[in-house]
Amino acid sequence: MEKTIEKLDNFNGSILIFTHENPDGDGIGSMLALYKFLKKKGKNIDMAMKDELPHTYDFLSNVDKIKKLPVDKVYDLGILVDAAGVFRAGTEVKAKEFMRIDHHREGEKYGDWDYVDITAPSTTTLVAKLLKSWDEKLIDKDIAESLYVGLLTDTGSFRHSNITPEIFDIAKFLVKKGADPVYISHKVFERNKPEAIKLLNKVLSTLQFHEGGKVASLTVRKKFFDDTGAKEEDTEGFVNFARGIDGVDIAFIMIQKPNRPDTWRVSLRSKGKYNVQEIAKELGGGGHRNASGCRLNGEEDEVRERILRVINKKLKEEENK
Ligand SMILES: [Mn+2]
Repeated sequence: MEKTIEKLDNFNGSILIFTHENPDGDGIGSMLALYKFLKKKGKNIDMAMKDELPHTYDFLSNVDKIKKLPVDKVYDLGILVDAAGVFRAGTEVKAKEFMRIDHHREGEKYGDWDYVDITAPSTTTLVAKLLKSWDEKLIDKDIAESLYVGLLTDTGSFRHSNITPEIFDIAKFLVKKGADPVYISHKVFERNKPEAIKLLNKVLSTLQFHEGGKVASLTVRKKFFDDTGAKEEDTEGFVNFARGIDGVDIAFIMIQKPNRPDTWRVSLRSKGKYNVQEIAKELGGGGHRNASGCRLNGEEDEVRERILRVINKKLKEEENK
């Protein structure tokens, strides 16, 4: 972290902060917090991502300044937040050198100025620590709010197994700096669009149990998007309905890409000791122990079978441990 601060403090060139495609609260929160802080430090800063901003995060300050990737300009430094490698941006990012601030396992390394800690429950906790030790007084309400959003969403509202006592110290720090937990929870979780709930209604009807009820799956077909007018980002969090079922240890959702129907985006979730990162890795993806993902091509049933085969293998390995 010291090297990260040193690098940024002495850097006078143009900087682009960016995050992964299908951006989440952690990627967006990290990006916005760094943007505002580095602006205050007088840096030449832009931020960008490939996809639309999910409306859940539209209340955060400076979201109107987020550019759309790809950007023509070649930046002197690209800061990748909340992703294992620049490839996760989902499109080209032009910069002379890169820096990575992240908590994903097995990612790319760009320099000794990278700040990667796979034990951190969110990238925003890393950004919070970084900004706090760099210049604490510059952390204002807007910055604290952005950081709190990433902490809240990546820990599943402080419910996932990535929670440590230290997390509550960081949460406390952010609340003291002006982040309002009630207001933020309302903005993030209680503004569902009617079409998103109509989509959820269809998706819940696809619920299937496997492995004697230990595994549950949901499916989002392209047709559901066409019928309801909902968008891909409206599926955020749907997988948790499957994960939340009593007796289910592993859950997954398969989302048919509306613009590329032969591609399925798969999100895997687990409870406790069950490691979906290993499952995702075997399917060509990655992530964390309790939350991972991958992309697969093919017909719906065949894709589901492929996922189930890997899950079956991992469950057997787990039993034999
Ligand atoms: Mn994250």
